[in-house]
Amino acid sequence: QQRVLSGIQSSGKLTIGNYIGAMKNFVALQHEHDCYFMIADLHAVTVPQEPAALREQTESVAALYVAAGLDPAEAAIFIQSHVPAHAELGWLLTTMSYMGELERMTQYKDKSEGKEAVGAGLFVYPALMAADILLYNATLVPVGDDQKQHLELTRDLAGRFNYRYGDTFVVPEPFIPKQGARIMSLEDGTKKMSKSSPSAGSYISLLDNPDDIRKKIARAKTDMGREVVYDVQNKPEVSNLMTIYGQCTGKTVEQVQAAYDGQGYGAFKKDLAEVVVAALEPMQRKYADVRSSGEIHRILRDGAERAGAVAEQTLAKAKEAMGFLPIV
Ligand code: AQP
Repeated sequence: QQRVLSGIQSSGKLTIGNYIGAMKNFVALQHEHDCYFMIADLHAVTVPQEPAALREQTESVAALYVAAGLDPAEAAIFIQSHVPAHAELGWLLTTMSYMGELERMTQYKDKSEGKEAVGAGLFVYPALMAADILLYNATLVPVGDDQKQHLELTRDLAGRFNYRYGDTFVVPEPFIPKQGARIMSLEDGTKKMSKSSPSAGSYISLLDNPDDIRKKIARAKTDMGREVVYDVQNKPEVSNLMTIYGQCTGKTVEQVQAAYDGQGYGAFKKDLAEVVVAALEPMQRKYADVRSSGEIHRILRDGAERAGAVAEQTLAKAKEAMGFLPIV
């Protein structure tokens, strides 16, 4: 049995990209492994968040975990800020990170591009992410493709710490889905679909109502052609829509292509909208139940207790190895 840790930032409404690239794998792994899934609110504040919105988004992401099929009896579901060890080990690992390696992170480059004032939190984000993972001695980290570089840095930091202070952390492996690891924006097939995008037409939120989903897909960018063909180089937008179709139906992109042979984009998009609506409908129903029952608070209390017990132990070990004077 492997130890699994992953999370999603509560920086907006979760998109179908977050689901396909990450959450779907959380659900698939929970029965086989010892799983910890967090809602990364400390990461969310690396860009400014309005307090009431942050509170709502954090609870919403937690409820979506459950609605998507995570079973709190199997996996620990918790809020990052409920386990203070994250912030503490995050600091310790920040002191072990080099400016040069942090500057190379493409997420930092993307998110700081063109901004006049860039928060330092955005820069040191990967050290906190390393702490998230290393606290649990996770061997497996299910993430989308965009997080691969951060995971490499986590491996480097774990190795650096172990070399300097003796064996303390387990070096984790990424677990990236073969298909759907990078769902692209509906408005630009070269950009990742992102929950914090200012343009709501660029993403499908897991909580979008059916009419909005239909409208967004109808307006989604395509190319000048009309053939439903999977060709990421030349037809990035259509290929992305085919990936979403495949992920919602369990079909391969080859099967999707065969099914729409000789039909134009119009027919394909119409069906895609219904496929997405149908895939999200049970999740949305369950989400409404979870929110109205109030059960999420008990789930999160229990999750924080389970996660905290593991995290505290690792943190104590790391602090001892680094030479911090303990309370005796
Ligand atoms: N478009 C995507 N396709 C596949 N996987 C994706 N993930 C995110 N976007 C896609 C995966 O979802 C998990 C959670 O991501 P995160 O919230 O930690 O931050 P992110 O990767 O920066 O995702 P967003 O949606 O773009 O958030 P914002 O806009 O706040 O930065 C990760 O496993 C990620 O790979």
